[in-house]
Amino acid sequence: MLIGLVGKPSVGKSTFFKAATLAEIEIASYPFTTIKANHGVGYVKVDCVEKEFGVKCNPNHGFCIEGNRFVSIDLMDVAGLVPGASEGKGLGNQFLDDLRQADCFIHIVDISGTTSSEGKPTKGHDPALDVKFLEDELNNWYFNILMKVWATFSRKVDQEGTKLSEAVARQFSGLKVKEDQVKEVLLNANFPAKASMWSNDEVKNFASELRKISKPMIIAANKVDIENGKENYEKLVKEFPNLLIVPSSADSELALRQASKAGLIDYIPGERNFKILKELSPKQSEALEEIKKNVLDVFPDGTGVQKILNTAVFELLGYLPIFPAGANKLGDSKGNILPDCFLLPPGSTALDFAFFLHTDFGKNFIRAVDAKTKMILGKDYKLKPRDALEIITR
Ligand SMILES: Nc1nc2c(ncn2[C@@H]2O[C@H](COP(=O)(O)OP(=O)(O)OP(=O)(O)O)[C@@H](O)[C@H]2O)c(=O)[nH]1
Ligand SMILES: [Mg+2]
Repeated sequence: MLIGLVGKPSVGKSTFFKAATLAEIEIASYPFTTIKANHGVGYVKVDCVEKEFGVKCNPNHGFCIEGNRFVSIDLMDVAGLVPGASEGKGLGNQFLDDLRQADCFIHIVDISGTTSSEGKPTKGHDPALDVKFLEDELNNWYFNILMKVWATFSRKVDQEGTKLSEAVARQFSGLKVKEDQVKEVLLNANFPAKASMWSNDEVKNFASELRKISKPMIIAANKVDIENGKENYEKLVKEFPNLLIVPSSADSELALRQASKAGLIDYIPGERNFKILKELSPKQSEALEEIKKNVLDVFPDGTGVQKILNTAVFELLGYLPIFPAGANKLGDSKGNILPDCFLLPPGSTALDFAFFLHTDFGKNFIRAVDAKTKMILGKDYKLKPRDALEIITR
C-alpha cells in the first residue's frame, strides 16, 4: 500500500512527509523545492492487543509506545502540482507519473491562504480554489490517458465484444485500477452500451469517476497554526460537506517528533500533550509552548498528522490491522511476543490471512482460532480490525 502526498508547491508536503518519516529531505519556502519524488516509511497507530493478553509486545517492525502500536506504511512526497499540470505546466506530466502507483492521496492544502496557486507567498488566497483545481488536474490526467487510446480502444471493444470493465482495467492497470472499480463506475452511471458511441463528456465523466474510486483522497488543511487557519478550515468543511478534511500543522508535528528524537520531550504521535524531559533553551521552550497553545490545545486531534494517516489507511482504504497470535502461545520461535501486526485489504477472510502469511498456510488451511476468545473460525470468516488469530494447518 502506498500513500501519495499531493498539492500545489509550498503547502507543506515535504514537511508532512518529514514529520511522518523523519527522513532527511529538503524543505523550503520557495516553489518546487522537491523535484524528485521522496519515498519513505511512515506509521499508522493501532491500539495494540497486548493489553487484552496482559503482555508486553516486541515488534519485528515499527514500534509500540504505551500500548500504541505503530505499523509501517509507504509514503511518497512528490513535486508540487500547478494548474495546467495535466497539460504539461510546471513540472508537468513527468511527475504525475510518480503518482500512478499510489492507492490513495493526501491532498495538502495551505489553509491559511498564504500561498498562491503557483506556490508563492501571498495573502487571502481561497483554499477552496486549491481543492477544485487539484481534483480537475487529477481527473484530466485520467481523461488524457483514456482519450489517447479511446477511438481505437472503444471500436475494438465493441467489435470483439470484450467486456468493457476488463478492457479498461487492463488499460489502466499501471494506475492500479481494479476491474471491480470499473464495474462499480459503470453500474452507477448510465453510459451507452456501445463504447464507441460515448460522447467526449461521457468519456470525461467516466475518467473522473474512475479517478475518484481508484485514487480516493483526504484533505489535510495544513498550516492551521497560522492566523485565519482555523476559520478557513471551518469554512472549507461547510463548503465541501462530502469531503474528508482534517486540520493539520505538519510543521508542529515535525518539531515535536524531532524534539522527541533528541530526547528533549516524551511525545506519542497523535496525542495532545508532551512531557518535557530536559532543561530546554528559552527558544526551544517558547516554540513548544506556542505549539501547545496554538495547535494541541485547539484541535481535538493535535497536529492532525497521525489522524490523517490513520484516516487514509483505515477509513479511506478500509485496511484491517491483524495480529498473528498462537491461541496458547503469543511468541514466535525467538520468543518475541506478538511480533507482527499486518495490514490486510478490506473484505479479507481468515483464508486470505493464511495465504498472506504463507502460501503453504493457505493451501493447508484447516481453521483459524481467535487467540482472544479461543473461538474456532472457518475459512470464510471476515477479519475484523485488531483480530489476533492463529492459523491451524494440515
Ligand atoms: N506555519 C507553518 N508552516 C509550514 C507548515 N508546513 C510547512 N510549512 C512551511 O511551508 C514551507 C513549504 O514547506 P515544504 O514542505 O517545503 O512544501 P512543499 O509542499 O513540499 O513544497 P514543494 O516541494 O516546493 O512543492 C516551508 O517554509 C515550511 O516550513 C505548517 O504546518 N505550519
Ligand atoms: Mg516538497
